Amino acid sequence: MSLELGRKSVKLALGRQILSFPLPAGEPRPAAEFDGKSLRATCCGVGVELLVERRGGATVVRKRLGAREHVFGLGTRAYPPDRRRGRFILFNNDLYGYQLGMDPLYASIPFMVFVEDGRAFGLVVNSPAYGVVDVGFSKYSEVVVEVEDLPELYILFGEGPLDVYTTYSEVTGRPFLPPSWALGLHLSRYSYEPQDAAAEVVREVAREVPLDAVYLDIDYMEGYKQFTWDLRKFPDPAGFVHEMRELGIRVVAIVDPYIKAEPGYRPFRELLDCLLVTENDELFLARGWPGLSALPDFLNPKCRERWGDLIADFVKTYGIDGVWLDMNEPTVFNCDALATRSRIYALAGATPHGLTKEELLCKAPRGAYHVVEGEKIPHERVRGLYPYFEAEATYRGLLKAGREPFILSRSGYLGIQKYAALWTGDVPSTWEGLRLTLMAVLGLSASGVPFVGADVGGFAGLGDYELIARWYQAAAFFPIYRVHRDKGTTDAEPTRLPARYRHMALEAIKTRLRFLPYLRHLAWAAHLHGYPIVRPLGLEFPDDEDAFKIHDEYMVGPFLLFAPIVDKGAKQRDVYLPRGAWLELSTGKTHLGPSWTLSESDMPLYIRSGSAVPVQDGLYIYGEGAWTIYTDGGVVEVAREGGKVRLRGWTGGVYILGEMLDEVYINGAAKPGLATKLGTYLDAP
Ligand code: MIG
Repeated sequence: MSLELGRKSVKLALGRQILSFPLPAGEPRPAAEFDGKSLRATCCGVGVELLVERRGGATVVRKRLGAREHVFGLGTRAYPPDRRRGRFILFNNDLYGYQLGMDPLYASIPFMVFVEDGRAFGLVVNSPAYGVVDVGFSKYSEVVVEVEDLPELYILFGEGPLDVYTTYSEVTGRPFLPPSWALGLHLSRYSYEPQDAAAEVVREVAREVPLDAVYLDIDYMEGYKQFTWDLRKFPDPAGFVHEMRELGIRVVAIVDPYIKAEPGYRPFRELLDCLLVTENDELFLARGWPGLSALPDFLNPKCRERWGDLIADFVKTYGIDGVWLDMNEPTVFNCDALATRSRIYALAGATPHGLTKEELLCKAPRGAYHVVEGEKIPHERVRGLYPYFEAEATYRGLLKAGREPFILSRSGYLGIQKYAALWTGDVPSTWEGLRLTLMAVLGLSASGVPFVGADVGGFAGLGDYELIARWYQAAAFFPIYRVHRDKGTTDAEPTRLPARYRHMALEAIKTRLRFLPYLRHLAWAAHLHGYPIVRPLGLEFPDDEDAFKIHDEYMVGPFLLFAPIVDKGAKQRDVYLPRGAWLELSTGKTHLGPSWTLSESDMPLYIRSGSAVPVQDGLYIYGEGAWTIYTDGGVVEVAREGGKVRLRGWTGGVYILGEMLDEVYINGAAKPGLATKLGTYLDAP
């Protein structure tokens, strides 16, 4: 047992963990003590007390839950981003067509941010084993975390909730900066094939709207074998990728963890001495997409190295730019348990009721062992690490191939943000699924993973075209913007929607593209400071109790609030605006919050007073202040006070929103203002 202090962070190690995070050095250092039962720490105006109890190999951590305390984190969940009153299982799990309340899903991230009356701190329970987090569900005024392990506990401090994310990223690693194409529109379905048809749909969409990437799902492979191509479907893979590249479109290929157990299959041969094993040291085999398969032991550095080489070879040989890591909880097909109990509760709209351990284990490689430094460890004890080390190895492979890495991963753990973007898996294509997606994406984003997205259109089931069009709108500011559909579902590409909905989808895409410079700025801020990009309202307004209860609106960084329409037939919606002045961009009208307002806009989007937002056709300034904007070309400094604007590094036009000014002094020189619907426009200097 050891207690360590770092900058704004405390670590109490109850046992040894394979993945451990060093604390950052520097001031302020918290004060902390552990008397064997209670861990007390103070820093940054916040005091924390945790009760820690060891029960054999398991650990129970308790904390008071205040009446006005809110809890973010825990990864991908079918629950509102404020986890209060929920009970969540830590165990990565594939759950096709999940509904509100079902638990657990693909990525369990044992990190929570507690917010109470504007103050915040973070708690990490570093254990990749099975666990349960009960947030005032069984016990009204208590948070109880129970893990089948001796975890490390980290307490993370900050000057407010956002600063806690900075501390989290200093401890577990800074989010990767995606290549700029990763923020554009991505096209996917299960599966585009053959080659000609894939190229045709890409060309069709790219004629209408800028398209940045296309994904190849499992049917490109020969018999679902990783790193192979079915040459009857894709007769010229490198030619296909090259043709895409000429159109400015990147290819992202899916890679599953299944290594088909087949003599002569090269990856099987190369990974042979670092695959998961059984109790008797035989090869562990399970059913996966290619049939009877082995699973790489990503906890073994040798295996990561070889996997990295396989990835590097593959992407280099075919010119591929990104890798899509699916099934990496990992999931195997050894049982077809329908999550019955959970489904019934969910249909009744009840709070999450976890799947039984039995149900969870039968989709996991039960009975498999990892070998770490000569020691055999049952898979269940370290399951959370599987997607983490798979992503790390894949990331290194992409780097080795000279790529700017882009990985889209389904599963994850603490620290996954260094290597991958995550999406929220197989959500049903229903209106409920759309509302649920907003919660899931915001909740995942608030779990320390800034690069998040969801299948636009919904994955499972047909949906309807109005729903698909609304989905394009609702997801328009998600960091990852990818259309994806299951087999047997209708086409959701914007060009294949009926005219009315095609128009809505294309407009939504264009709106996103207009705000790309702002999204790029937020991507940099995420990379440099660990800030979430899309944020539940409570993160921006942590002393506003109502803000925590809104989960069909989101903040895009600190400056934009978006309230998408997510009801069938709706032409307007009620929007909650927290404190401050807000300007609705489609009408130019200002509103004073906190208040509710009825918006008749198709995409109700508001800018907050005190903002500078770079867009494609200029810089929006609303209110006064001083701002730093990140671009790939460097930092832009902007300040505005009355009729004076100072710009450094900005060469485009400037909009002063909400005000009609005859002239504005830009860097000291008078400029005539042009009146527009939104306010004053000033030409590029
Ligand atoms: O067993 O690769 O979540 O996006 O299209 C299903 C096929 C496997 C699940 C992923 C989904 C993907 C599908 N995959």
